[in-house]
Amino acid sequence: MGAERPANHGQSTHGLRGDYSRMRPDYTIEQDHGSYSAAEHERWRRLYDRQIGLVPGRACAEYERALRSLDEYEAGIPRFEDVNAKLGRATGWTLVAVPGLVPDLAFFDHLANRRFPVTRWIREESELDYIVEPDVFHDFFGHVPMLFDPVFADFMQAYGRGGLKAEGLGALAWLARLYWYTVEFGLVRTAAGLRVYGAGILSSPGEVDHSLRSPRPRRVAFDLRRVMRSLYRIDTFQETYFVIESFAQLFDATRPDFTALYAEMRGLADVPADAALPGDRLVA
Ligand code: HBI
Ligand code: FE
Repeated sequence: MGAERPANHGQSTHGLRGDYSRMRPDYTIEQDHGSYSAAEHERWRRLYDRQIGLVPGRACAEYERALRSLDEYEAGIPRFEDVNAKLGRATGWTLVAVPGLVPDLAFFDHLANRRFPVTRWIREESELDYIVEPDVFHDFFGHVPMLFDPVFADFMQAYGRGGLKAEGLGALAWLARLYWYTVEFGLVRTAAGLRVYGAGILSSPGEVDHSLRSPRPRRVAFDLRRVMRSLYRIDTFQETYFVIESFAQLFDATRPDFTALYAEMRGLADVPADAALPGDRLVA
């Protein structure tokens, strides 16, 4: 099985996939659940069955608990509006169908309003182990369970609000790295050891064990400035993972006004994805 490449966000080198012809001004579309083919539902089930085996002892407890509460969706692509009843009760979030990647501003606005954009299309058979852009499996299996955790759900909304402000300050690149190294590829330290909460890892057949067990990547204690300076890879497993102590720590990191932070960041050089800095506190 080839290396699963992480779904990248917005840097795809080819035209966007998906049907953007019938989208609303906020980039949402009807999920049109009835139009998925039996083959697509069956492909979903194979992706789900393969990935769920990697969850025990690797995904954080908050993710695993929520995923177990969604096990009715193992058999086929979920109907987002069915999930919304349960998700709304849990954290007030709503899943909205989108044709694929949407512009940063639209994406941030959805998050700021506790709406999570879920790509409608599912990858092709030939992409089972490798996919360039987020599909419904990455978005749903990777991201949705974490939206059931109240603290993480609040962080995601705070991130969206921050994104809307960052747009005006020309600071999107730094914020995109924060998203990448937490929401997509974040690790959390627990009493039982390191666990995964990042969606790009959780939806990847190869990166779950790589992120937790491989001796190659560096595992560095989360530091906001260090994360914002760090370039990232979009076509291989990550070379650095950042480790938080709790979701509260992540949420607290978004509390200060970032304007001063961005001014400070302008004076700091970006660092390569595999950099080792003197101030790095390595996490075993
Ligand atoms: N659009 N549908 C979708 N899903 C994403 O995860 C997404 C996006 N647009 C932009 C984006 N992510 C990234 O730029 C984030 O870092 C903001
Ligand atoms: Fe994602």
